[in-house]
Amino acid sequence: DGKTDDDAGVITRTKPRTKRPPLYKVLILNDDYTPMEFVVHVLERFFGLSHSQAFELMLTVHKKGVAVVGVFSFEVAETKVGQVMDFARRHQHPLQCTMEKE
Ligand code: NFA
Repeated sequence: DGKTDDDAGVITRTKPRTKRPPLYKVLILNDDYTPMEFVVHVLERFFGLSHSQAFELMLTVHKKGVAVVGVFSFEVAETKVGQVMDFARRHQHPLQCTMEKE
């Protein structure tokens, strides 16, 4: 199954494989204090959503507790999480943003 061994017993992979990088979900968590408009602004600014898309997604987080706001490479996901956490902290809001492997 995609492995052959040569005269010396060396096992080599023969099946052509395109290896895609793993993807990471970026999540926003609900809390009781961050203003709704601030979350909408975050989603527009850092995730490129339209105002109506951002408003809808903010409401999903507000109602369900958490939502995936995007799926990215590790590096991009890490950057987005950092940007959101930094922006929230600078505005003294407790908004939480995390990432998890898909
Ligand atoms: N629950 C917050 C409020 O009622 C709004 C909010 C939404 C916060 C999504 C965090 C994430 N002000």
